[in-house]
Amino acid sequence: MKITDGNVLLTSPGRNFVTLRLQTDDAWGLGDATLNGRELAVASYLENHVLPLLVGRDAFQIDDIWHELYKGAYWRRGPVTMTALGAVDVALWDLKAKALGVPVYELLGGRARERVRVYGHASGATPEAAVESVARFVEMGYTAVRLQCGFEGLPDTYGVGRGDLYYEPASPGRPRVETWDTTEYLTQIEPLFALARRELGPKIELLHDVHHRLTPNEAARLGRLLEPYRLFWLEDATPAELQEGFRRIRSQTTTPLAVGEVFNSVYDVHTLITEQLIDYVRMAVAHSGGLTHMVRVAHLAELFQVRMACHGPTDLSPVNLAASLHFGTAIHNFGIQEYMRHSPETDEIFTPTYELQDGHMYVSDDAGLGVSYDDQSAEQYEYTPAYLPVARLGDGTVHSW
Ligand code: KDG
Ligand code: MG
Repeated sequence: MKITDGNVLLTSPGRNFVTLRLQTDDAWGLGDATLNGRELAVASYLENHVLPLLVGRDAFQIDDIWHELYKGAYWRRGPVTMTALGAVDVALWDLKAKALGVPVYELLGGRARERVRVYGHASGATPEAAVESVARFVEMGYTAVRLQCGFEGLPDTYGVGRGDLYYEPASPGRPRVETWDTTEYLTQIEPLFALARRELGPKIELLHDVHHRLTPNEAARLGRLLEPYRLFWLEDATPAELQEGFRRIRSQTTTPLAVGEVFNSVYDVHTLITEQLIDYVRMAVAHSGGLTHMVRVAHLAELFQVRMACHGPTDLSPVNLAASLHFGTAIHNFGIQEYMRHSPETDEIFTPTYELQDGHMYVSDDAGLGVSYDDQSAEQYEYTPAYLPVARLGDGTVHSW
């Protein structure tokens, strides 16, 4: 079954999405090529360097195409390359599953579970508002909720939504500047979780994202401080380019650790896995070479009792979410899936068939990923350049955002 055509599709229903559609005479498949704030780099990589190599290839040779694009480029890894490769890979899995008339999870080994547990995103301008927001998620049936809030001196810190249930940090124009202060954070974070446990009881699973802001030693202190509140995980406690930094954290605390949303290759995470320095791998299917590569990461992680918990923000499209849900339905060492609802305008374009019920997602048994792309709806929304914020300390020093 030969690939006859490929299109890179841009749309912006409130935020930018880049989608790759690959076609044969009888079937088509979709991949998510969105890299927040760097969208056109991936679009150009696909259009100028990858699509000319794909037309005429056998669409069923997914693994061979993956290796040709990875090894054949000579220049390996990196977010732009691996997002482009991920879009091709996921589009090929979608296309092949459609051609064979089965859902993607069947090609990944078949069902390992009936449903995929997800966690929601609660936030508020103050600790009280954030804890109330968790309660709303519990009422909606969620069993796991991420808790972020603004603190005194840190009003616009990471993860605090500017609307009701939607969170969107990217904005048009030059990057917004957010202020960071480690002392303010470390002195106000424990009372937040103490309040949450007092109000919500011991059972609801609580997660928290530090978003790369601490040093390994500060993160170790934070992990210890939060132990009494039994977190499901502490995410991105320190920037993880230096995987060895996690040895310090791991040796000091039993708070579970999750890492990986900025990673794009198994080589970014292998020390963390093989030394059992973390509990959950947070890589995104879309940014990590697609399902082909993520299955390899999952198999390595399984050997070391590390579980998979794919990155699933709304700055990735429903195509990526559907791929993550098929992955989560099929792999053995699944942990949890991040879920932030997409806007109604976004769902109108992608018409996903997955469903949320009682804090779990169910993929449909439609052939492929169960997602489509409505060109007419998409064309209403023109691509608008936008950037993620930049964090600075009180004295103006740039800090990790
Ligand atoms: O584009 C950046 C976001 O995807 C990231 O800030 C979201 O940290 C994030 C998360 O855990 O979803
Ligand atoms: Mg995160």
